[in-house]
Amino acid sequence: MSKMDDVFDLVVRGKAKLIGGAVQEALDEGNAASDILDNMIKAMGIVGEKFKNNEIFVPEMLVAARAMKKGVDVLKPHLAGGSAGVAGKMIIGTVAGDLHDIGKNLVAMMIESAGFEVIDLGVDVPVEKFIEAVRENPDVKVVGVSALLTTTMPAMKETVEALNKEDFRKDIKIMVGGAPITQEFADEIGADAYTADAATAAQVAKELAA
Ligand code: B1M
Repeated sequence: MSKMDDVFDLVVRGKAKLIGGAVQEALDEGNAASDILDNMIKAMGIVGEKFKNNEIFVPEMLVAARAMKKGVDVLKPHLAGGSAGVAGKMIIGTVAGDLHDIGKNLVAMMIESAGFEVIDLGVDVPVEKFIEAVRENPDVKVVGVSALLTTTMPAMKETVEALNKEDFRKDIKIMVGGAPITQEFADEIGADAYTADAATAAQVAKELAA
C-alpha cells in the first residue's frame, strides 16, 4: 500500500493516533502537501457516503473528522506561509446550528496563508456574533460564512441578510461556501462571492479585499 493509500485508509477508519506519522511519511516520499490534503478530503467524501448508506454512524464520522484534523495539523506548516495581516483582515465562521468545521478551518488556513489575519468565530455562530465581530473590527475586509447542512442554509441566508442591512455593509465583502451552497444560492441571499473550495476561497478573498 502506498503512503497516500495509507493516509486515505487511516482517515476513513478514523485512526487519529496513526495519521500524523502516515502524513509525514507521505511528505517524506515526495508527495505535495496539497495532494495529500486532496487525498484526505476525498477520504472524508467516502466517510460521508458510508454514513449516507447507513454503513457507519455519527461516532464513526466524528473519529474520521478527528483523524483528518490531526493529519491537517502535520500538513499545516507545508501549506500555510503568508505574512498574517498584509492582505487585510477576515472574519469567518460556521452558521448557527451547524457544527462542521473541517472545511471552514481549511478555508481559514488557506486564507491566512494568502496573507490575511483571520478571526475565526468557530462553529454554531449566531447572526449577532457575526455582526458584533465586524463592529469590533472596523478594518475587516471580508466576512466568510460556511454551512455544511441543507438544514442550516436558512441560517446562512439569515446571516447574510442581516449583514446586508448593517451600515458597515459597504465596507465589507461577504463570501459564502460549503458543500450544499451554490452560486445561485449565494446570489439569491445577496452574498458577494461563492467559492467551492479552500484554495479558490483564498484567491477570491484577495480579489475581494483588493
Ligand atoms: Co455531518 N453531514 N452531520 N458530521 N458530515 C455531512 C455534511 C453529510 C453530507 C453526510 C451525508 O449524509 N452524506 C450530511 C448532510 C446532509 C445534508 O445536509 N443534506 C451530514 C449530516 C446529516 C450530519 C448530522 C445531521 C448527522 C446526525 O446527527 N444525524 C450531524 C449534524 C450536526 C450539526 O452540525 N448540527 C452531523 C455531524 C457530523 C460530525 C460532528 C460527526 C462530523 C463533523 C466534525 C467536524 O467538522 N468537526 C461530520 C462529518 C465529518 C461529515 C462529513 C462526513 C465530512 C465533512 C467534511 O469535513 N468534509 C460530511 C460528508 C461529506 O462532506 N461528504 C457530513 C471535508 C471538508 C474538507 O469538506 O466541509 O465540504 P467541506 O469543505 C470544503 C468546501 O465545502 C469548501 O471548502 C472546503 C475545503 O475545500 N468550503 C468553503 C467550506 N466552507 C467554506 C466557506 C467558504 C468557501 C468554501 O467561504 C467562506
